[in-house]
Amino acid sequence: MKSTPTTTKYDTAFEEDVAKGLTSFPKYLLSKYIYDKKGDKLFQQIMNMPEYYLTNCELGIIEQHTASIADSFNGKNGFDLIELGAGDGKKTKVLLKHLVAKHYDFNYLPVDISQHVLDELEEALKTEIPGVKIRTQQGTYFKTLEKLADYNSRKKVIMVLGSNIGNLLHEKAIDFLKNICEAMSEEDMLFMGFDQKKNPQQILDAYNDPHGITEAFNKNLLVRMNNELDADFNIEDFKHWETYNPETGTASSYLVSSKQQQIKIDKLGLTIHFDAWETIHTEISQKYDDHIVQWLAKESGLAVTDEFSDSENCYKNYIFRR
Ligand code: AVJ
Repeated sequence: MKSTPTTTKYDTAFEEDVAKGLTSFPKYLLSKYIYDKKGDKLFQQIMNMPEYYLTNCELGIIEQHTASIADSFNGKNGFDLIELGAGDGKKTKVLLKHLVAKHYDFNYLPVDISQHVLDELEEALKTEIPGVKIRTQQGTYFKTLEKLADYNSRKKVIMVLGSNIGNLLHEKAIDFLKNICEAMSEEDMLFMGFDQKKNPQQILDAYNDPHGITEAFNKNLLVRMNNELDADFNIEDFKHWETYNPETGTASSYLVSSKQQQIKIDKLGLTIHFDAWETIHTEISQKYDDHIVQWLAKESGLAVTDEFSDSENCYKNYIFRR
Protein backbone atom coordinates (compact mmCIF):
# COMPACT_ATOMS: atom_id res chain seq x y z
CA MET A 1 0.00 0.00 0.00
CA LYS A 2 1.21 3.46 -0.91
CA SER A 3 1.01 5.77 2.06
CA THR A 4 -0.12 9.30 1.35
CA PRO A 5 2.25 11.93 2.70
CA THR A 6 0.48 14.21 5.12
CA THR A 7 1.30 17.46 6.81
CA THR A 8 -1.14 17.12 9.69
CA LYS A 9 -0.04 16.60 13.26
CA TYR A 10 -2.87 14.15 13.90
CA ASP A 11 -2.73 10.34 13.69
CA THR A 12 -6.29 9.66 12.60
CA ALA A 13 -9.07 11.29 10.60
CA PHE A 14 -11.17 11.25 13.80
CA GLU A 15 -8.58 13.37 15.63
CA GLU A 16 -8.21 15.78 12.75
CA ASP A 17 -11.96 16.17 12.22
CA VAL A 18 -12.65 16.67 15.94
CA ALA A 19 -9.94 19.34 16.16
CA LYS A 20 -11.32 21.10 13.10
CA GLY A 21 -14.96 20.89 14.17
CA LEU A 22 -14.51 22.06 17.75
CA THR A 23 -12.26 24.99 16.83
CA SER A 24 -14.73 26.21 14.19
CA PHE A 25 -17.55 28.67 14.77
CA PRO A 26 -20.20 27.48 15.14
CA LYS A 27 -18.85 24.19 16.51
CA TYR A 28 -19.69 20.93 14.78
CA LEU A 29 -18.85 17.21 14.77
CA LEU A 30 -19.39 14.72 11.94
CA SER A 31 -22.23 12.26 12.48
CA LYS A 32 -20.28 9.36 10.94
CA TYR A 33 -18.20 9.26 14.14
CA ILE A 34 -21.27 8.32 16.20
CA TYR A 35 -20.96 4.78 14.86
CA ASP A 36 -18.49 2.78 16.93
CA LYS A 37 -19.58 -0.55 18.43
CA LYS A 38 -21.79 1.19 20.99
CA GLY A 39 -23.11 3.66 18.39
CA ASP A 40 -24.04 0.74 16.09
CA LYS A 41 -25.97 -0.86 19.00
CA LEU A 42 -27.77 2.39 19.82
CA PHE A 43 -28.76 2.81 16.19
CA GLN A 44 -30.19 -0.74 16.18
CA GLN A 45 -32.24 0.27 19.23
CA ILE A 46 -33.38 3.46 17.47
CA MET A 47 -34.59 1.38 14.50
CA ASN A 48 -36.74 -0.65 16.91
CA MET A 49 -38.35 2.36 18.61
CA PRO A 50 -42.01 3.05 17.72
CA GLU A 51 -41.17 6.78 17.27
CA TYR A 52 -38.56 6.03 14.60
CA TYR A 53 -41.15 5.47 11.87
CA LEU A 54 -38.61 5.26 9.02
CA THR A 55 -37.80 1.57 9.47
CA ASN A 56 -41.37 0.33 9.44
CA CYS A 57 -42.40 2.66 6.60
CA GLU A 58 -39.65 1.32 4.38
CA LEU A 59 -40.21 -2.28 5.50
CA GLY A 60 -43.90 -1.88 4.63
CA ILE A 61 -43.08 -0.54 1.15
CA ILE A 62 -40.69 -3.41 0.47
CA GLU A 63 -43.18 -6.00 1.77
CA GLN A 64 -46.01 -4.58 -0.28
CA HIS A 65 -44.06 -4.25 -3.52
CA THR A 66 -41.61 -7.17 -3.23
CA ALA A 67 -42.47 -8.76 -6.57
CA SER A 68 -42.33 -5.53 -8.64
CA ILE A 69 -39.09 -4.45 -6.97
CA ALA A 70 -37.50 -7.85 -7.61
CA ASP A 71 -38.68 -7.70 -11.21
CA SER A 72 -37.11 -4.28 -11.73
CA PHE A 73 -33.78 -5.66 -10.45
CA ASN A 74 -33.51 -8.45 -12.99
CA GLY A 75 -31.24 -8.17 -16.05
CA LYS A 76 -30.74 -10.40 -19.08
CA ASN A 77 -27.89 -12.31 -17.35
CA GLY A 78 -29.19 -11.91 -13.82
CA PHE A 79 -27.72 -9.16 -11.63
CA ASP A 80 -25.38 -8.19 -8.83
CA LEU A 81 -27.12 -6.54 -5.88
CA ILE A 82 -24.72 -4.09 -4.24
CA GLU A 83 -26.02 -2.68 -0.97
CA LEU A 84 -24.24 0.39 0.40
CA GLY A 85 -24.55 0.49 4.21
CA ALA A 86 -25.73 -3.00 4.98
CA GLY A 87 -26.90 -2.63 8.59
CA ASP A 88 -28.72 -5.60 10.10
CA GLY A 89 -30.47 -6.38 6.82
CA LYS A 90 -34.00 -6.57 8.27
CA LYS A 91 -35.51 -4.92 5.18
CA THR A 92 -33.08 -6.47 2.71
CA LYS A 93 -33.91 -9.98 3.96
CA VAL A 94 -37.49 -9.58 2.70
CA LEU A 95 -36.12 -8.99 -0.81
CA LEU A 96 -33.46 -11.69 -0.57
CA LYS A 97 -36.01 -14.30 0.55
CA HIS A 98 -38.19 -13.51 -2.44
CA LEU A 99 -35.26 -13.45 -4.90
CA VAL A 100 -34.07 -16.86 -3.70
CA ALA A 101 -37.57 -18.39 -3.64
CA LYS A 102 -38.19 -17.23 -7.24
CA HIS A 103 -34.75 -18.50 -8.36
CA TYR A 104 -33.39 -15.17 -9.55
CA ASP A 105 -29.76 -15.43 -10.66
CA PHE A 106 -27.93 -12.90 -8.47
CA ASN A 107 -25.06 -12.24 -6.08
CA TYR A 108 -25.52 -10.15 -2.94
CA LEU A 109 -22.64 -7.74 -2.22
CA PRO A 110 -23.19 -5.83 1.02
CA VAL A 111 -20.76 -2.95 1.59
CA ASP A 112 -20.21 -1.52 5.05
CA ILE A 113 -17.56 0.42 6.92
CA SER A 114 -17.90 -2.04 9.82
CA GLN A 115 -16.45 -5.55 9.33
CA HIS A 116 -18.30 -6.57 12.51
CA VAL A 117 -21.67 -5.65 10.96
CA LEU A 118 -20.78 -7.58 7.77
CA ASP A 119 -19.73 -10.70 9.71
CA GLU A 120 -22.99 -10.72 11.66
CA LEU A 121 -25.02 -10.28 8.48
CA GLU A 122 -23.17 -13.08 6.68
CA GLU A 123 -23.64 -15.41 9.66
CA ALA A 124 -27.37 -14.61 9.91
CA LEU A 125 -27.95 -15.16 6.18
CA LYS A 126 -26.19 -18.51 6.27
CA THR A 127 -28.93 -19.91 8.50
CA GLU A 128 -31.91 -17.71 7.56
CA ILE A 129 -31.59 -17.67 3.75
CA PRO A 130 -28.99 -20.32 2.86
CA GLY A 131 -29.51 -19.92 -0.91
CA VAL A 132 -27.98 -16.41 -1.06
CA LYS A 133 -24.58 -16.07 -2.72
CA ILE A 134 -23.02 -13.36 -0.57
CA ARG A 135 -19.69 -11.55 -0.94
CA THR A 136 -19.11 -8.90 1.71
CA GLN A 137 -17.02 -5.80 0.99
CA GLN A 138 -15.57 -3.82 3.88
CA GLY A 139 -14.84 -0.19 3.08
CA THR A 140 -16.15 3.30 2.47
CA TYR A 141 -18.85 3.78 -0.18
CA PHE A 142 -16.54 5.97 -2.19
CA LYS A 143 -13.63 3.50 -2.47
CA THR A 144 -15.95 0.59 -3.15
CA LEU A 145 -17.77 2.44 -5.92
CA GLU A 146 -14.46 3.06 -7.65
CA LYS A 147 -13.74 -0.66 -7.60
CA LEU A 148 -17.24 -1.52 -8.77
CA ALA A 149 -17.04 0.70 -11.84
CA ASP A 150 -14.89 -1.99 -13.53
CA TYR A 151 -17.32 -4.65 -12.48
CA ASN A 152 -19.34 -4.84 -15.67
CA SER A 153 -20.02 -8.50 -16.32
CA ARG A 154 -23.76 -8.03 -15.81
CA LYS A 155 -26.42 -5.66 -14.51
CA LYS A 156 -25.55 -3.89 -11.26
CA VAL A 157 -28.32 -2.91 -8.88
CA ILE A 158 -27.01 -0.42 -6.33
CA MET A 159 -29.23 -0.21 -3.25
CA VAL A 160 -29.15 2.35 -0.44
CA LEU A 161 -31.91 1.96 2.15
CA GLY A 162 -32.81 3.77 5.37
CA SER A 163 -32.69 7.33 3.96
CA ASN A 164 -28.97 7.20 4.71
CA ILE A 165 -28.42 9.91 2.11
CA GLY A 166 -30.21 12.25 4.54
CA ASN A 167 -27.03 12.72 6.55
CA LEU A 168 -25.55 14.62 3.61
CA LEU A 169 -26.13 18.28 2.78
CA HIS A 170 -27.53 18.57 -0.77
CA GLU A 171 -24.15 19.48 -2.24
CA LYS A 172 -22.55 16.37 -0.71
CA ALA A 173 -25.55 14.24 -1.65
CA ILE A 174 -25.06 15.31 -5.28
CA ASP A 175 -21.36 14.35 -5.08
CA PHE A 176 -22.40 10.96 -3.72
CA LEU A 177 -25.03 10.45 -6.44
CA LYS A 178 -22.55 11.57 -9.12
CA ASN A 179 -20.09 8.94 -7.88
CA ILE A 180 -22.76 6.30 -8.09
CA CYS A 181 -23.76 7.51 -11.56
CA GLU A 182 -20.15 7.25 -12.75
CA ALA A 183 -19.98 3.65 -11.52
CA MET A 184 -23.16 2.77 -13.43
CA SER A 185 -23.45 1.57 -17.01
CA GLU A 186 -26.53 1.86 -19.21
CA GLU A 187 -28.29 -1.26 -17.89
CA ASP A 188 -27.58 -0.58 -14.20
CA MET A 189 -29.96 0.95 -11.69
CA LEU A 190 -30.02 2.61 -8.31
CA PHE A 191 -32.71 1.78 -5.74
CA MET A 192 -32.72 4.33 -2.95
CA GLY A 193 -34.90 5.22 0.06
CA PHE A 194 -35.79 8.84 0.89
CA ASP A 195 -37.72 9.85 4.01
CA GLN A 196 -40.42 12.37 3.03
CA LYS A 197 -41.52 15.71 4.44
CA LYS A 198 -44.46 15.20 6.77
CA ASN A 199 -46.06 16.51 9.97
CA PRO A 200 -43.12 18.30 11.65
CA GLN A 201 -44.13 16.91 15.05
CA GLN A 202 -43.77 13.33 13.84
CA ILE A 203 -40.24 14.11 12.64
CA LEU A 204 -39.25 15.80 15.90
CA ASP A 205 -40.59 12.83 17.89
CA ALA A 206 -38.52 10.40 15.82
CA TYR A 207 -35.31 12.21 16.78
CA ASN A 208 -36.21 13.03 20.38
CA ASP A 209 -37.59 9.87 21.96
CA PRO A 210 -38.74 9.94 25.60
CA HIS A 211 -36.42 7.08 26.61
CA GLY A 212 -33.29 9.02 25.72
CA ILE A 213 -32.00 6.49 23.20
CA THR A 214 -31.44 9.17 20.54
CA GLU A 215 -29.88 11.38 23.21
CA ALA A 216 -27.42 8.60 24.10
CA PHE A 217 -26.74 8.04 20.39
CA ASN A 218 -25.94 11.74 19.87
CA LYS A 219 -23.88 11.92 23.07
CA ASN A 220 -21.85 8.89 21.97
CA LEU A 221 -19.67 11.47 20.21
CA LEU A 222 -18.73 12.89 23.62
CA VAL A 223 -18.18 9.40 25.04
CA ARG A 224 -15.87 8.54 22.13
CA MET A 225 -13.82 11.72 22.63
CA ASN A 226 -13.50 10.91 26.35
CA ASN A 227 -12.43 7.31 25.65
CA GLU A 228 -10.28 7.76 22.57
CA LEU A 229 -8.91 11.30 22.84
CA ASP A 230 -8.61 11.64 26.64
CA ALA A 231 -11.20 14.40 26.75
CA ASP A 232 -13.01 15.37 29.95
CA PHE A 233 -16.55 16.04 28.75
CA ASN A 234 -19.13 15.74 31.48
CA ILE A 235 -21.99 14.14 29.54
CA GLU A 236 -24.65 15.63 31.84
CA ASP A 237 -23.52 19.17 31.03
CA PHE A 238 -24.78 18.84 27.46
CA LYS A 239 -28.38 18.72 26.29
CA HIS A 240 -29.58 16.80 23.24
CA TRP A 241 -31.59 19.20 21.08
CA GLU A 242 -33.46 18.52 17.85
CA THR A 243 -34.86 21.03 15.36
CA TYR A 244 -36.83 20.57 12.16
CA ASN A 245 -37.27 23.24 9.51
CA PRO A 246 -40.40 22.34 7.53
CA GLU A 247 -39.43 24.77 4.76
CA THR A 248 -36.05 23.20 3.93
CA GLY A 249 -36.90 19.71 5.25
CA THR A 250 -33.76 19.64 7.36
CA ALA A 251 -33.80 18.01 10.81
CA SER A 252 -30.71 18.98 12.82
CA SER A 253 -29.26 17.48 15.99
CA TYR A 254 -27.27 19.53 18.46
CA LEU A 255 -25.50 19.12 21.75
CA VAL A 256 -25.99 22.27 23.82
CA SER A 257 -23.65 23.20 26.66
CA SER A 258 -25.84 24.03 29.66
CA LYS A 259 -23.08 26.13 31.28
CA GLN A 260 -19.89 27.99 30.55
CA GLN A 261 -17.06 25.47 30.67
CA GLN A 262 -13.59 24.51 29.42
CA ILE A 263 -13.04 21.03 28.04
CA LYS A 264 -9.55 19.58 27.81
CA ILE A 265 -8.83 17.14 24.99
CA ASP A 266 -5.41 15.84 26.03
CA LYS A 267 -4.67 13.73 22.96
CA LEU A 268 -5.17 16.79 20.74
CA GLY A 269 -3.45 19.23 23.11
CA LEU A 270 -6.56 21.40 22.96
CA THR A 271 -8.68 23.25 25.48
CA ILE A 272 -12.11 24.08 24.12
CA HIS A 273 -14.13 26.92 25.61
CA PHE A 274 -17.91 26.75 25.69
CA ASP A 275 -20.14 29.71 26.49
CA ALA A 276 -23.32 28.87 28.35
CA TRP A 277 -25.84 27.51 25.79
CA GLU A 278 -23.25 27.26 23.03
CA THR A 279 -24.00 24.50 20.51
CA ILE A 280 -22.22 21.66 18.75
CA HIS A 281 -24.01 20.71 15.54
CA THR A 282 -23.81 16.92 15.20
CA GLU A 283 -26.11 15.61 12.47
CA ILE A 284 -28.57 16.47 9.74
CA SER A 285 -31.39 14.13 8.70
CA GLN A 286 -32.77 15.62 5.51
CA LYS A 287 -36.42 15.04 4.53
CA TYR A 288 -37.43 15.10 0.87
CA ASP A 289 -40.27 15.52 -1.58
CA ASP A 290 -40.50 14.62 -5.28
CA HIS A 291 -39.20 18.05 -6.34
CA ILE A 292 -36.03 17.78 -4.26
CA VAL A 293 -35.39 14.21 -5.43
CA GLN A 294 -35.92 15.18 -9.10
CA TRP A 295 -33.53 18.09 -8.65
CA LEU A 296 -30.86 15.91 -6.97
CA ALA A 297 -31.18 13.37 -9.79
CA LYS A 298 -30.86 15.99 -12.51
CA GLU A 299 -27.82 17.58 -10.87
CA SER A 300 -26.17 14.13 -10.67
CA GLY A 301 -26.83 12.95 -14.22
CA LEU A 302 -29.53 10.50 -13.12
CA ALA A 303 -33.21 10.13 -13.96
CA VAL A 304 -36.03 8.86 -11.75
CA THR A 305 -37.72 6.04 -13.65
CA ASP A 306 -40.02 4.58 -11.00
CA GLU A 307 -41.03 4.95 -7.36
CA PHE A 308 -42.69 2.95 -4.59
CA SER A 309 -44.35 4.41 -1.52
CA ASP A 310 -46.78 3.75 1.31
CA SER A 311 -50.37 5.05 1.14
CA GLU A 312 -49.49 8.10 3.26
CA ASN A 313 -46.32 9.01 1.29
CA CYS A 314 -44.44 8.86 4.55
CA TYR A 315 -41.40 7.43 2.78
CA LYS A 316 -40.45 6.66 -0.83
CA ASN A 317 -38.09 4.30 -2.62
CA TYR A 318 -37.05 5.60 -6.04
CA ILE A 319 -35.45 3.83 -9.00
CA PHE A 320 -32.80 5.86 -10.84
CA ARG A 321 -31.05 5.19 -14.13
CA ARG A 322 -28.39 7.12 -15.93
C1 AVJ B 1 -29.04 6.35 9.56
C2 AVJ B 1 -28.78 8.58 8.84
C3 AVJ B 1 -30.78 7.41 8.33
O1 AVJ B 1 -30.74 10.34 10.16
O2 AVJ B 1 -32.50 9.11 10.43
C4 AVJ B 1 -31.32 8.14 13.67
C5 AVJ B 1 -29.50 8.27 11.82
N1 AVJ B 1 -29.95 9.75 13.78
N2 AVJ B 1 -31.63 8.88 14.75
C6 AVJ B 1 -31.28 9.26 10.40
C7 AVJ B 1 -30.25 8.70 13.05
C8 AVJ B 1 -30.78 9.85 14.83
C9 AVJ B 1 -30.41 8.04 10.63
N3 AVJ B 1 -29.73 7.61 9.36
